[in-house]
Amino acid sequence: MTFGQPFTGTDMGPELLMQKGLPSMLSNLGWRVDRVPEVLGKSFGSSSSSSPPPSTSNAKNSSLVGLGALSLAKLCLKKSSSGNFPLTLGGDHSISLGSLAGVLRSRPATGVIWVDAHADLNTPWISESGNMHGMPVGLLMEGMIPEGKKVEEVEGLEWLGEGWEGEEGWPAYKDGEKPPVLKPSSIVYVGLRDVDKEEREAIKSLNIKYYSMYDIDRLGIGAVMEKALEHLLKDDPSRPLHLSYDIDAVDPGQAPATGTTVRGGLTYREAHFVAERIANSGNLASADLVELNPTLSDDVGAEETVDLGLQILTSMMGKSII
Ligand code: 6HN
Ligand code: MN
Ligand code: MN
Repeated sequence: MTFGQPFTGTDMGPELLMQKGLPSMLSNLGWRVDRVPEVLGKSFGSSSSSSPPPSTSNAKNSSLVGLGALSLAKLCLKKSSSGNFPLTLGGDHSISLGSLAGVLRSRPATGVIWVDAHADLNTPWISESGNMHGMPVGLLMEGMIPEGKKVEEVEGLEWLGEGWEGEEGWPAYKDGEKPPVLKPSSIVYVGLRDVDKEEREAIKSLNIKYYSMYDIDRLGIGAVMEKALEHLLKDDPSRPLHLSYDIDAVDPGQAPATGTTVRGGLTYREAHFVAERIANSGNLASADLVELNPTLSDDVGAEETVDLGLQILTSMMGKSII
């Protein structure tokens, strides 16, 4: 998926991670890997021949982004319902609307750790850019849709409305079931350093837990991760966790090949530690790695970013130093 942001090339991440041996690395860690190739296919990527239909709201390419997210939501619903670990490789961060909706539908108690320079808490009604990779949290978060508006009125997001009629793989909401939603207390941000004005106000008014780069500098990454896990697990120690890891959380010195770099990010070791500590909790049940774009840096930078992506993935899936 590239349509959640303006740059081509963001769809190349998964193939590079595969070429560099991700499946065998995961097998070596003891996982049985069931690869589902190209969930979204060419029509959602840089090589798409047709241009997307014009947007009807301040959510650019929403019909394609929404359709892609629905495809992924179906797959993550199916995989998580049968007790599997959906590991999603992106693609831009708009895909997490799909992976998160899918796991929330089968495991509504899921707690989320959002590792990112950005809060991705925008909605079409407050976004300054209209880019949907800045909206996956906002579109699912309770309390983010303005009075009188409905998420399902955004073209492509009909499947998130109560009146959805249902289709193969994503049934209608009935018998009291509500569309998937994330409570403000069910997410923790790690690594924030570029937050829009409206997002900042929402974080404060909804009392969303966050550990920005300031907090990481002040407390150290060790204490930050203890506090983040404590926040999500204090009432239910066996709660499933979803980790959404945007590679732009990492400092551009280590991860230059991504679309929205912001200086002053996680160090190489901090980037690993976040994943290692979450893996160590034993609660991680689904995850995303997004926003690798090898075309946005030189060859060395692209290689380093993809390698770091592999290290983060194997760390979150249980690789330990010793
Ligand atoms: N990401 N807050 C900015 C926006 O356009 O809404 C940046 C979003 C970046 C999104 O990195 O996944
Ligand atoms: Mn980001
Ligand atoms: Mn993001």
